[in-house]
Amino acid sequence: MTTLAQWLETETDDAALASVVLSMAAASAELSGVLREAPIAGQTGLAGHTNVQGEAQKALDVISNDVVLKHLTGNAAVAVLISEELDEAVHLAEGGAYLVATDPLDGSSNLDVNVTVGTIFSVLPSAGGLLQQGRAQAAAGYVAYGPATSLVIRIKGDVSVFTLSAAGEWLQTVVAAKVPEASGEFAINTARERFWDAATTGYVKDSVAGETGPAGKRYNMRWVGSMVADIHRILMRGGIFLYPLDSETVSKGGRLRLLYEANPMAWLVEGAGGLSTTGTIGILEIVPTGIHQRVPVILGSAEEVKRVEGWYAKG
Ligand code: P6P
Repeated sequence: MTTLAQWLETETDDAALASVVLSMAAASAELSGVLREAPIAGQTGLAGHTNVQGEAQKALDVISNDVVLKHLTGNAAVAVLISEELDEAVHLAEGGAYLVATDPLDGSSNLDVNVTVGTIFSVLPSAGGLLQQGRAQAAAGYVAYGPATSLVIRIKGDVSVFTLSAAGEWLQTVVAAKVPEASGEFAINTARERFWDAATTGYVKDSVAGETGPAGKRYNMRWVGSMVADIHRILMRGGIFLYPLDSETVSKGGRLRLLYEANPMAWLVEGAGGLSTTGTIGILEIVPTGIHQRVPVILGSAEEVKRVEGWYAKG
């Protein structure tokens, strides 16, 4: 089986970019071991303070950020680190060609119940500054810490999946992931229905109507509450993920963060043939206004995303 290092040799001639991906993979491999034994070490509890998002930080949020920072600090190609867990951007290697934006441990509220969590990362040319459109990404990926530890990565071409072996090697298990154009599965937190806008309400109502509704087919609903888990399912078998702007999140611009959640996931989903939108604009087109900016996130199977966009177009 092809290793991640072998794949990088054929996927890019940019040794600096390849080294950034390898550093994130090494950090994730280390984190995989930490997470596997976290309950034994009693590390799934809260760290006792909050991050810039005002969210209670779990001990492992802080530990995960430290592990990523350690692996990137040693890499001369990384000029800047932006992290969900750090209020400000951290300047690393002077003259480094790339900037990394990361959510070191996404979905950490699931740690206490042993549900899949992940590390999400976006790689951008440092020359473009901190606030670049997602379209400018040089690479993006995530690692899902689930039954298997899977690294999903895209540079400019196809989306590949690597699985961490017991020997600590990343072995290619999917060559080119494809999001099926059609799907009968949607992912949304339906407990927020009372906050939804008309477009979200209309799309979900049409979907729940099933065979007798406008979509003319049966839908199923899945919501893990861990973005990496929900997006991995969509990348592997199709579906649509919705965290739309709603009356409760509108004041903050949305729930999920643009630089290290929405952009990397949009890069991956679009690289696998899916679509991504806020409802009205493609996620990768957004010009960021801040490193922790939040945005609405709708992405997945093209047919379903277009159905949602149709609802937004009705106004
Ligand atoms: P809710 C996890 O906290 C996260 O940032 C994403 O991983 C996940 O998709 C979302 O929030 C879940 O949000 O409102 O359903 O708890």
